[in-house]
Amino acid sequence: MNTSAISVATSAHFIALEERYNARNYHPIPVVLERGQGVYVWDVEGKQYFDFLSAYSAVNQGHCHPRIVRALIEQAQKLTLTSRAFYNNLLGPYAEFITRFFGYDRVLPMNTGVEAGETAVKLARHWAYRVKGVPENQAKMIFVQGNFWGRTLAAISSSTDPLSYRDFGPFMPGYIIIPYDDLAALEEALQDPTVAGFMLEPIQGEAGVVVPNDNYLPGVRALCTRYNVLMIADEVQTGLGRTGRMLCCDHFGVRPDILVLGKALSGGVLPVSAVLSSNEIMLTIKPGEHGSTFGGNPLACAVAMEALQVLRDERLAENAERQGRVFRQRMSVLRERRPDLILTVRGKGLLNALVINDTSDGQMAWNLCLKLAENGLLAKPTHGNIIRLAPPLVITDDEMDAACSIIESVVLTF
Ligand code: IF1
Repeated sequence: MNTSAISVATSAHFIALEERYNARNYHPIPVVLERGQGVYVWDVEGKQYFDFLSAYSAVNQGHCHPRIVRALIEQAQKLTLTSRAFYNNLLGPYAEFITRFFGYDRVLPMNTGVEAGETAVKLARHWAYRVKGVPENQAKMIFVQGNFWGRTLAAISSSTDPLSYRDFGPFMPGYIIIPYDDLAALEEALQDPTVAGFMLEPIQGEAGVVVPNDNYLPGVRALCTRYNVLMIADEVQTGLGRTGRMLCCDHFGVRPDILVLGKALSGGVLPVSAVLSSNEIMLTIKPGEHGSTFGGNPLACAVAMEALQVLRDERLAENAERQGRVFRQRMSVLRERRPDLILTVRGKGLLNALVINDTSDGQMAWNLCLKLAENGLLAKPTHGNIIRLAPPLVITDDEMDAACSIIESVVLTF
């Protein structure tokens, strides 16, 4: 089919193609997107939507940010990939830039969030054997109930969601799973001297924007320090301005031993992730012990430096803080008008969720999202009745006002 014909093909045409030829590992909202800019996306029929999912927080800087796209195009015309078999002129400057940006000694560059999570677990195990002195192959990792850090076998081995792990066993050994936001449970698990690290999301995204008590992260930091266990913060979704600070841990003055970043590290233009840590921890990995074909490629380095600079130059964390307060205020008033439908409004910065009083196993939340789409706003439920609402951090006052009006009109007539 030539491109002109494709551009006039209907949404139904593209949905049918995916249905026929693509794996069915998702159940998308029936909207076929063709273009994105800032907080907006357009479908193939030209209908405009507010994107309130932000590609699961990968486009914090807004869709197709001009500075990030320009960095992509300019580098793509010079050098995209060398592999780490050789040096290149971007990785060193990028490594210096990102370590100074976040205040760590070193970075290990990867591509997807789950690769960064796996790298963090491998670093913790290396450190446990080579620094802490845990006997070989006995290192334990602690995770929390409701965690989500990706789809690899190591990641789903820590999952408590059957949809993530069912029929994918056998699973990774050496994992301890404890309740989230429970310092007593953590201290009990830390009595095991073979524990290498504790990896957690500062706010649980996939679990439905679960915000822990204010004393939790500081408590985790203190306990991990006391018991000589690495605190690993998975900020793949909560990081890079999303919750109103550059890192979610910054709200609590907590500095993890290992920091895991992804998603918006590239502004959504290609997969870029990173693990940041100290010399002591990072240098436990020796040449040849870990790697990735694309990890640290020049294109990713150029894009990531610009994506981080955009966050800072446009003060996007500050905007997320302010717009998030506006959003939760509007939604709290809406909840008072429809307490039968909205149980809870929760979140931090521009990572928020509406918990729906869904007595139909998620069908109500799904239908609500279909109605929102009809009215020009895209969102999708997680875990059945929780609608995550997370626009790009570039959203303006007028755009937030218009988006809230859409949500209000849909909810009040639902
Ligand atoms: C899906 C949501 C899910 C993540 C955190 C690591 C990763 C993710 C905190 C892995 C990825 C994505 C994956 C995508 C849907 C989305 C997601 F929470 F963001 F909505 F699933 F939970 N740590 N989250 O959230 O990063 O390897 O994907 O680059 O798998 O359905 P990745």
